[in-house]
Amino acid sequence: MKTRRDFIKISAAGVGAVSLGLSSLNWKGMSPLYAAGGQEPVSDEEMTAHSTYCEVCFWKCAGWTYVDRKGSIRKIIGNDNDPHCNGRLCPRGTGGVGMYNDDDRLKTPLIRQTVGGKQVFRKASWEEALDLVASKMKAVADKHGPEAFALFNHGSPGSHFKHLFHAYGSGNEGEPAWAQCRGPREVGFAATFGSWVGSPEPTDIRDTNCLVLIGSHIGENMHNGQVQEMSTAIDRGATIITVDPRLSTAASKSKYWLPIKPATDMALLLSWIHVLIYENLYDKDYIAQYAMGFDELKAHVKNMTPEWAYGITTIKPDVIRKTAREMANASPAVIVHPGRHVVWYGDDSQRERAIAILNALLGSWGKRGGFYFKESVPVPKYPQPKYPHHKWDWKDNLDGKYPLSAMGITTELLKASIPEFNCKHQIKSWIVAGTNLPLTIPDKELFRKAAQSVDFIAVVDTMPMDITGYADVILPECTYLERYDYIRSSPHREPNIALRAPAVQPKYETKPAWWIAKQLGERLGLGAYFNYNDIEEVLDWQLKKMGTSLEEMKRIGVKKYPRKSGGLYLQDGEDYEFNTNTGKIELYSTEFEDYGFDPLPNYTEHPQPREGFYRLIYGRAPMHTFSRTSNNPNLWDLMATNSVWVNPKVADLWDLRKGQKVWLKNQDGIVSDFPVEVRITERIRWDSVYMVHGFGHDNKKLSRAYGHGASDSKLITNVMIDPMMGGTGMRGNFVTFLTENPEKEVES
Ligand SMILES: Nc1nc2c(c(=O)[nH]1)N[C@H]1C(S)=C(S)[C@@H](COP(=O)(O)OP(=O)(O)OC[C@H]3O[C@@H](n4cnc5c(=O)[nH]c(N)nc54)[C@H](O)[C@@H]3O)O[C@H]1N2
Ligand SMILES: Nc1nc2c(c(=O)[nH]1)N[C@H]1C(S)=C(S)[C@@H](COP(=O)(O)OP(=O)(O)OC[C@H]3O[C@@H](n4cnc5c(=O)[nH]c(N)nc54)[C@H](O)[C@@H]3O)O[C@H]1N2
Ligand code: SF4
Ligand SMILES: [Mo]
Repeated sequence: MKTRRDFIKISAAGVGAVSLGLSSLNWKGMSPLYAAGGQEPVSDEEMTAHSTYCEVCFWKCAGWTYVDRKGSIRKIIGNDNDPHCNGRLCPRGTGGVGMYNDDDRLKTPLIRQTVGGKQVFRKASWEEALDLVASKMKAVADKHGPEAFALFNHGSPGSHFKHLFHAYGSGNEGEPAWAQCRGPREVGFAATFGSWVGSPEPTDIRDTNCLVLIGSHIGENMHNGQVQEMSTAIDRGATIITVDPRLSTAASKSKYWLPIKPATDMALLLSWIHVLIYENLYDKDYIAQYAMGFDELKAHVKNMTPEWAYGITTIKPDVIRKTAREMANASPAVIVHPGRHVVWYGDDSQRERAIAILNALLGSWGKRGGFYFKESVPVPKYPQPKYPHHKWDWKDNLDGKYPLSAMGITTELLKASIPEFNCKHQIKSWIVAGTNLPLTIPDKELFRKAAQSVDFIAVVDTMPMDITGYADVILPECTYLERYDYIRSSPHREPNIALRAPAVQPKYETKPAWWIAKQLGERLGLGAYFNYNDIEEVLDWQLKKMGTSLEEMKRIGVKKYPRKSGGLYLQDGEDYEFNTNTGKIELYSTEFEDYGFDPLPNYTEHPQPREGFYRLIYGRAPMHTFSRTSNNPNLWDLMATNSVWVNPKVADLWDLRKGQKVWLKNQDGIVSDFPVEVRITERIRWDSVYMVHGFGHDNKKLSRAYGHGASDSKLITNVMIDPMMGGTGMRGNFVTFLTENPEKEVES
């Protein structure tokens, strides 16, 4: 079916794939001189170093961009004083300069137009492109109210556009970091300890004696500081327990690998709680002083024995007991890691509650080697008028559904964009800044329908990513190495701030997000909210109020502040009031009960694959971040495609060979756009297949990444929604193999 907004395919030569599977906890020895290419080496003294923080993932490590006398970026290295990275960037951060060097970058503003019945993008000036976006924003505000304009965002550009949207009068913003990522964990931990986990997670891994990872694959997920601390902990002899249906890098470094049957973690967690309570292994003083609801919890898990859990999880009872005792032995220097991407099976807030309860029983929250109390410094607000009141936002469309969602739910904003859903309030237009929605949001059909329903879409990106094919106007942002952004103030053991300053001028006709937002704001008559000529003025004003200056921060990059909120840990017997309804750690959640949800977590059985199908699970590779790096020349060089991990038994059954290309078809008949290589390995259970997320791009303008590998997102059509906060559980999808080319025409 032709629609008013065809996905625009622009032809470009495809490039052959080279596959290099790399996974290691250690990236020492990676060439720090990615950027040098064939250039003559230069010494550090011949270069200037510019402060930055990395935008390749949310961890935002602070570093230095080195520029030679000719103005070429030669390398990016970590800032020694930065607690996020301790002077070492991960391979992606080191390779971040590939974002700057990528010839496929967006270079000028582009406007969609129809020529001879065919839709194409034509180059436009900034003036024309900004006038057009501002006129659309004005028209929507006049006709429907500013609330009908929605913002989808992620990362640094988002903060500038959120400011614009609040000034304009819309609170309809959503980012995938909530309902596609960590939302349930914040809900589960807030209900228990009265505090979000937040980023970076306040896990005291360097001092822990036991680290339990529930499908959190640190090492492949390159949470830089955590990976470093985990190496230290392993060297010190800490016990690592990894629960994962796949032998992840972390599992391979673990004393115990529990290859759990997917979708059954809740039963394991409840049986661990059972063992801690019924074997009297829990921290009695801590529970007596800080917690409420213990008796209810004890009664609740009475029958949730390891034998019960064995039948569900396939983990043997003696392994469950032994691992529970290991945790108790290490208590309170033990961490049951909350994970980060936790939208799995729809009961995710409850699974996170079970993880929080385990930590409470082990007395690890607020204890050395457990979770420390984080602290950040507030960044003063630059003087500006109050934001106008918006008349409605995404919450008003929910009729009380997902009451514990604290941030906009992307999928609900998509539904509100489609008239057939009959939402009380309709979304008419979007700005998308820094998120590649077609590969990020599950249920691609929902996304596609929404994109076709709205009147107008502006996309702010650095690359011709899949999302740009849906845009009416494309605004090219310069990369993080070419711009300022807001100050990074992050919660950590020591409060600290970091500065991102441009190392080089923006290439081509690209511009920073702060400038784009300001230009739009001025065109909308909102100049009072952008009352400065340059963001340098804002930063310098803020930094001076924080006892430093832009000039000093350019020299030091990172500044640390003394703590004001008290110690890192609870002292023995210290009085402490938790930010919950009762002021206690709530083993029994009064908040969940008030909203009509189970106050204690329960095991729910989830569907298992039918014969011939395998559960599709996915994760990260250390060389890539989602879909954003798959075209990065440096990182593409290290890993050019994903593969599908298949257990040898299954390979035998299907007669699959190593390296063979297959298409994957899911339970709803959806077939991957491109074939994917088979990797035969004992490291995955027979009932599941695994792939790295972020591949299978369908925009031909990505000359390296186009057509390489399969997109897990395309195959995720069954979404299991968390009733508490709207998280989109994505692991209830099953795939089978097609060994012949289905001769399916590649469409969007
Ligand atoms: N199927 C599946 N879906 C997932 C996940 C999964 O594992 N599998 N993971 C989920 C998780 S945990 C998360 S957090 C989300 C992440 O979701 P996204 O943030 O949407 O992920 P990316 O694919 O990295 O898309 C980032 C986009 O921002 C652009 N970009 C990068 N740098 C800049 C910049 O400086 N300025 C601008 N303007 N744009 C920039 C990139 O080119 C790209 O288009 O995805 C979620 N969705
Ligand atoms: N290199 C790199 N690092 C990243 C990112 C990246 O894109 N690249 N993204 C960052 C972001 S935003 C996030 S949110 C985090 C995500 O990092 P995590 O929170 O660690 O990620 P998940 O995707 O939940 O976990 C994937 C693991 O879960 C396992 N798994 C699958 N199903 C089950 C199950 O039913 N039970 C159990 N126990 N395990 C299961 C998979 O085999 C895989 O090893 O990574 C961050 N770090
Ligand atoms: S962990 Fe790696 S990609 Fe993420 S911010 Fe740090 S250096 Fe950049
Ligand atoms: Mo995430």
